[in-house]
Amino acid sequence: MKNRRSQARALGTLPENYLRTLAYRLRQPPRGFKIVKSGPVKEVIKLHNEADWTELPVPYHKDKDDAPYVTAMNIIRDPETGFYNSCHAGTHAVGPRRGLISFVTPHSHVIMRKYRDMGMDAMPIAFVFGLPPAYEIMANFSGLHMDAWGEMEMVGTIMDRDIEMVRCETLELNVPAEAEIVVEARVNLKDRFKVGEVTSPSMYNLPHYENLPEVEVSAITMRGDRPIYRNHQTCPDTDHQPLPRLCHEAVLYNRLSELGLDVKDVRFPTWGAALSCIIQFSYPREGMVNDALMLAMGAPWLNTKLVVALSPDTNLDDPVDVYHAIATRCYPAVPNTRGSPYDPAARPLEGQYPWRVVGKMGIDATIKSRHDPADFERAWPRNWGQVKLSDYL
Ligand SMILES: [Mn+2]
Repeated sequence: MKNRRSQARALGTLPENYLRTLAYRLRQPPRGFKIVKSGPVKEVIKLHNEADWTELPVPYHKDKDDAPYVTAMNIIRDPETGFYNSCHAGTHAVGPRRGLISFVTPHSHVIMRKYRDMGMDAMPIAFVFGLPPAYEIMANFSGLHMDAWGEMEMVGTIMDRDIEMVRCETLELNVPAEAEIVVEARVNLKDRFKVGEVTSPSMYNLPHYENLPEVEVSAITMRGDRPIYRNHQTCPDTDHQPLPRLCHEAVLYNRLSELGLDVKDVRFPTWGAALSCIIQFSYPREGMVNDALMLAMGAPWLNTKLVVALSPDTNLDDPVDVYHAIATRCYPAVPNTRGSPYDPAARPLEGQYPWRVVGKMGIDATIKSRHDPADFERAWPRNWGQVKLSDYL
């Protein structure tokens, strides 16, 4: 899912229309899903003591990991609204039927509290491996939605087709019928366990520890013919960096468009350590770029530490071209803001573990509308990139 070509395929559109399409579909009402009686994910069913998720090829992600680490999408159901909330909560598979789950998104915590307030001591959860990628794009949505829909109700909306869900074997929960593998479990809502060395998208061992709830596996269902185990490896330039930020890009696309900008792209590049965002647009007059930069820096998430505004002529797939624009088009700008717990340069807040504060930068590396636009035209050697040396040998 790391490039626009595969992201566009997930939505059934062309790369040049991808971001606009996702941004538009996220503004549409939820399509919901169809409940079906069975599906490919039910071809093999292992219940209770037969279910052992350490038999799945769950990898270790880095040297300091104590246990294999599951990165699958998970589904939980809001007991109040009935909506299906989804995210990817990294889970240490510490035993055949035991895991320690790291919910980093606030909605999972809100929903867990609802179950607790209803007097429950466990919450149903399903881990879902191997799906059409639009499920994973949508599962990573974050924003105001809990009173209107859950992420699963929107998967069909962003794919522009119906999706089918099938009943779990051991839980009051539905899961995607076309999944490769589903692990059914319950989250223990009472106890917490200390786990060390988090696998962060910025490629640091941060935060150093978490206090996590445990999950108890009750069933595994899967496809019969060599089911695919889907993993998001936490190393540079894989799905782990872009995937959680694709809906962020679409949300920012909508907000920047509301400012009156002609937005070409919004990108959290894989090489930006999940802390940096590029906004690319053309604008009618001076003053709009700084508002766009502040809009992005003031985003709800903690990954807009470094924001760079670029003009449409810069190639976002080429870090060299992006850096060139910064060096040549920037006219040097904001300290002490909310930091990411994954950023080692951010200052840890005493008594507020794992929260940190950090300075932010908004870099206006666009063509300046107040100058002669011809000053910013890139000078390339004639026929640059079109000459084949072998033609001259
Ligand atoms: Mn949510």
